[in-house]
Amino acid sequence: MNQFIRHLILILGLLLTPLANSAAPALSINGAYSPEAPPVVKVLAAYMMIENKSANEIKITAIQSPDFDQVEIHRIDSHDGMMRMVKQEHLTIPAGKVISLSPGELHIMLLQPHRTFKDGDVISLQLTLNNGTQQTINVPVRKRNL
Ligand SMILES: [Cu+2]
Repeated sequence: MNQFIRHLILILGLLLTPLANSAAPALSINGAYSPEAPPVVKVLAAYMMIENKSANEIKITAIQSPDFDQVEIHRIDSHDGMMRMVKQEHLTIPAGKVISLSPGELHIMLLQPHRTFKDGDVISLQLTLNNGTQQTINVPVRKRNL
């Protein structure tokens, strides 16, 4: 292969790399689920592992869902033996790290559902990130383990 062609391929490769990266979702979601609740319950929760595979810190600054009036990020705070939920303005996922949202800790709170969700249903969440992009994730509803 002559030198010119080799350079051309190298330059094309460099030009295409950023495009390929921007198309991939910034956050990788694993083990997402929302425990099924009786229809009278107007607050559901979502749990998952969120991995930031990028080289930059990512903040989730807002979450919306077409199926709920409001979606909030909560942390459970225990103070003097009392447990309470504290709304978080954003959720920070450091570069290359995994954040675990699990019962009794960080969670996504889903307020005022527009319908009843049963085992096997899927809740769609739109995450707004601090870099201005949006990412849609799917959270399967699962029977509550008693
Ligand atoms: Cu909560």
